[in-house]
Order: sequence, then structure tokens, then C-alpha cells
Amino acid sequence: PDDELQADFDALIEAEQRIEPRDWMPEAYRKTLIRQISQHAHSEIIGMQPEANWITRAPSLKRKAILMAKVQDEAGHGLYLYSAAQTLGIARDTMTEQLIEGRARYSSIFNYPTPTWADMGAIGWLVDGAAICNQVPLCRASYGPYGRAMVRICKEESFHQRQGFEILLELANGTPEQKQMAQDAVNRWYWPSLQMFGPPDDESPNSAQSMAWKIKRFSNDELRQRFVGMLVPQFEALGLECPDKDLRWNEETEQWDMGEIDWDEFFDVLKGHGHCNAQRLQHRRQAHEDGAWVREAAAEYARKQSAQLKA
Ligand code: FAQ
Repeated sequence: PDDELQADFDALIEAEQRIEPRDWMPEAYRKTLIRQISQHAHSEIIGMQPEANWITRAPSLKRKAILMAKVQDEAGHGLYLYSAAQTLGIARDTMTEQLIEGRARYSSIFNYPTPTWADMGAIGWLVDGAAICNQVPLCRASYGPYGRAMVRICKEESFHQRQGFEILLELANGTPEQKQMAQDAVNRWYWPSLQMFGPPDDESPNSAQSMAWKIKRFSNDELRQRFVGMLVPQFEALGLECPDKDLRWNEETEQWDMGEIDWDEFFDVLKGHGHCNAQRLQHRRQAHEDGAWVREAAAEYARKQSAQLKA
């Protein structure tokens, strides 16, 4: 009976054990995991676009090779994550449809444009930096396939973050124009990167339950706080200014008091009104249509192979 299954499930969660695909799980747990993992996968796939924009214009062969490797890693992360979601019983095609029809969410951050090379630095440093901060605790997520995928992904994100930091470091130590370009890019990406952690805790409908299920280990605000604390010494090392002029260490709370985050902008981007929402989806849809022949050829090949095996 369900009560017993529920009790077994609760005991596993309580004991920090992992839930695996064949284990019984409450429908709401399955649903929230499909939601979070598929959104995460879509983010990786859509997240290839802002950087792909610079592959053909990277300033050297070495930079181009690094950027190509990074964007390919993101495709790989997307595939791991789609596979993890599939273990919960949702088909890959269904997730793809949801994305290209504009019914799925992906991270707000990928709806911002990348007008200069310095944006590659800012994305690596801030966007991958925020991703690491958010994803390291997800390595301990109670759902096995998600947690294990996160371990590999986090290793690669660390390399991504370093390469972004290094791009900015080089620009910040370059000509005054280069340093300004780095500062401008950081100004553009700083606030949106703080929004990646999601709405404030008191406006985060999913947090409490996801934390009880040990999918999330820290709240959105806790992780945002931790991220800002990591950035402060790195701003100094770069010699760049933090765009948050109100940022202060609070001796009493032992936390960073931050300036106001523009949550209206965040919710606007979520509704599809960001700079690049339409462009990102259009591009994804086009890529999907352009790839139709590959899917058909692969399916036909598989059909022939299995027919041969049967013969
Ligand atoms: N953008 O109740 P909560 C990367 C939605 S990193 C868009 O707090 P939850 C690496 C949320 O889905 C980026 N939507 O939700 C990379 C929910 O909507 P729903 C991807 C957002 O799930 C780097 C509603 O607001 N990382 O891709 C955002 O407990 C460079 C209420 O929010 C992940 O996905 C947002 N920023 O917490 C790739 C990490 N924030 O579903 C390429 C895994 C919130 O009810 C280049 N995900 N929403 O309609 C998570 O940790 C969580 O899902 C949170 C949100 C923390 C994002």
C-alpha cells in the first residue's frame, strides 16, 4: 500500500540515501524533478547561443579552440541532463517539443546579448561561477541520476569559470579601452547573474518542498549570498569595480548587504520579454528543423540494423 511505500521513501531521504529510477517515489517528487532537470537541460542547450555568437570572431586560434570546447561541453551537459530526466519517464521528444514550442522554461540569463568579446569573459566568470555555486550542492541531490550528472558537470564548469576569469584578467591588464570593455561586460552581466539563483526566498514557491526532499540543499538567497561573497575578492584581483555600489559587509549578520535586485526585470524576462527570448527560441527551432534529416537517417539506419539482426 502507498503508506508503506511513502514511509520507505521518507526513510531513504531521511537517511541521506539516494532514490533511484526504479524506486517508488511520490508523483509530486517525480514531477518537480522533471521540471527542474528539464529546465536545467534546456538552459544548457539555449546557453550555447550567446557564446557561439563569438566562435567565428574569437581573437586568436587558442581562444577559438577554448571557446569551441566550452560550447561543446554545454551541449554535453544538456545531453546528460536530458538523459537524467528520461529516467523519470518523460520522453526526450516531449522535452524538445516543450522547448521549441515556447512552453518550457530555461534560465533567464541566456536572454541577454553578447555584444563584445569581453562578454565571453563575463559569462565564464559570472554565469559559470553562479552555476557552480548553485550546482555543487546539487551533487548531493537525493535523486541519484541527477546528483551523479552534476558531479561531472561541475568539474567542467570549474574550467569554464577559470577561462572566463582569465579572459577578463587579460583585458583588465590591457589597454584602457580593453579594461573599459571588461568593466562594461561585467556591468551588463552582474545583476542578471544574481537573478540566476531564482526569486527571493519569500517568493520561491518550490523551495520549501524541494529542500524537504533534499533536492535543493540551500535556499535561493543563501546561494546568492555565498556567490557574492566569492566574487568580492575576485573583483579585487581583477581590478574591476563591482556594479553594486550598495554592497557592504554587515558585521552583525555576518552577511553581505546587497543593493536592490530588479525583480520586475527578472519576471519580465521569464514572461518572454527579455532582449533575446524570441531570437533564442527561433534559433533553436531552426536548428531542430535543420537537423530533421539526421534524425530520419538515424532512425532508418536503426530500423535496417534491427531487421538484419532478425533475419
Ligand atoms: N530563470 O520556486 P523557485 C547553466 C523559475 S546554469 C528562469 O525558486 P526552484 C550553465 C522556476 O523555474 C543555468 N526561471 O524554483 C551554463 C520556477 O518556475 P516554474 C541553469 C527561473 O526550481 C553556463 C519559478 O521561477 N541552472 O545552464 C529562474 O525551486 C554558461 C519559481 O522559482 C539550473 O537550472 C531563472 N533564473 O529554484 C550553460 C540549476 N529562477 O518551474 C551555458 C538547477 C527561478 O514553477 C553557458 N535549477 N525560475 O514554472 C535550480 O537549482 C532551481 O531550479 C532554481 C530555481 C534555483 C533555478
